[in-house]
Amino acid sequence: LKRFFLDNLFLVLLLLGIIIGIGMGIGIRTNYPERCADKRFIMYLEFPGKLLLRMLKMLIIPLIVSSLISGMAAIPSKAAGRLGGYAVLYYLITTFMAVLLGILLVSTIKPGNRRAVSDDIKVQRDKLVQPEDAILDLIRNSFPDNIVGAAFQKTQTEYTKGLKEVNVTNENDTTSLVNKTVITGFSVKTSSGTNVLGLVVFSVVLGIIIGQMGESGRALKGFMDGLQEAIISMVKIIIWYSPIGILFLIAGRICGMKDPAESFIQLGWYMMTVLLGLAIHEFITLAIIYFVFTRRNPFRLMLQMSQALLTALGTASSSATLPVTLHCLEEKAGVDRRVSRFVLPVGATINMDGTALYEAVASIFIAQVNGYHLDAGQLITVSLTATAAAIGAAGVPEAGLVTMVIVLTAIGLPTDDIGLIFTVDWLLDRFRTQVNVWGDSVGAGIVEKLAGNHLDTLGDAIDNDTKEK
Ligand code: DAS
Repeated sequence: LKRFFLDNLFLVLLLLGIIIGIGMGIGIRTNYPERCADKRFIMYLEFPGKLLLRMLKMLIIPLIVSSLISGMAAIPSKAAGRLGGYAVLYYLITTFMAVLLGILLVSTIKPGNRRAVSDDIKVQRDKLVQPEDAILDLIRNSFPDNIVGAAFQKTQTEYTKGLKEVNVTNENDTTSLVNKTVITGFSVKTSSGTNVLGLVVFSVVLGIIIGQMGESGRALKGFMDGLQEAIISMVKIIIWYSPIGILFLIAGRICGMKDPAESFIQLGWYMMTVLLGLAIHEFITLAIIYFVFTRRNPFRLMLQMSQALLTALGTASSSATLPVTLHCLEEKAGVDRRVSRFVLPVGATINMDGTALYEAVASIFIAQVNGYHLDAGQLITVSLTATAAAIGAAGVPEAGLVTMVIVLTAIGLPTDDIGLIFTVDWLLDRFRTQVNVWGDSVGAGIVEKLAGNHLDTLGDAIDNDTKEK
């Protein structure tokens, strides 16, 4: 009951923050329009919101490192390797598919391009980036030469440009000499910025190794589990502050908005893109995967899980829903409890398809709103860091927004527009949480089917494993 009260108190505060923020923004915009042009006033107005963004960025590194190491180390030791192996394979494949679906949808619907992006706000990305260099940077950054340095620097190919006179034939067939910007040279430099990809690769590899070390890795695994728990507690504290931060971010955003009507249309398209992606992933991708592996009717499972899916909608927290998910899976769907007890707790923390899809859509939407053109390397970075961010996200309300800062930082995008999407995140969070819970339920059903006749031989090993945990 206390948890239920707190979750709803948070929801009320969040909604209050959003409504007051919108009201304040519109109020200042209509009554003191000159204030909106005053950069210093906007800075003061947004200040509490900028503090929220700074707190979220402060946690990027500890959250990635601890949650990925702890999550990967949770892959069971050799005893139940087969079962755990199936589960983690399922988690990674479905999460990555959700991200790809998100990237596909946001790149075709283009919710952020609704506004005719006039040049003054179009951020002219350096068009000279060569795709192959973007890929090489991606691979270099995946193997940082200094793991501590990865916290504040990354490798970037930079170009020296020059002007060159070239013949250009224009439409009425007259050739003329014009100056064209060409690349005259390039160099691979270390530039400032968190190398998220490097931290992700290092953490995943270290986590898997720790998980397989057995006894000698137990202390380290315990330390990482504890660190992750502590960081998530910090995330929860920041999330309690977020209604205040959101209030001022939204007020400042509305004040400084060039054309609110257009931004409103963009938000509508953005929400439609996210909800469409979540629906496709939930009712098609996961339903097909479930049917292919179990030959059972996915919609029957959905009915059996309905209480958990509704709880997820209500609480926007897959951790809070976990007891209900276990109850529905075991009592209604009849999944063997040795599988559900084993698969679900790990799934609820590292398998978040809804969040992964959302991270991809939201970050590329922000790129579009800022007139950024993401090159191939950045899209690959989005797909890898959105997957990692979803693994790192906790099963608490607004976790997906906290970890989105990771994706934006990874591709060098500004985080100011988070204020814009905060206005609708309290709603989208509920639907992506539902997809997270549905993904865990489908996973448990599939793993039980795959474990099948191994289950009895594995059964006691699992019980021992679980008891030790
Ligand atoms: N609310 C998170 C969860 O509980 C999902 C998210 O924030 O993305 O799964």
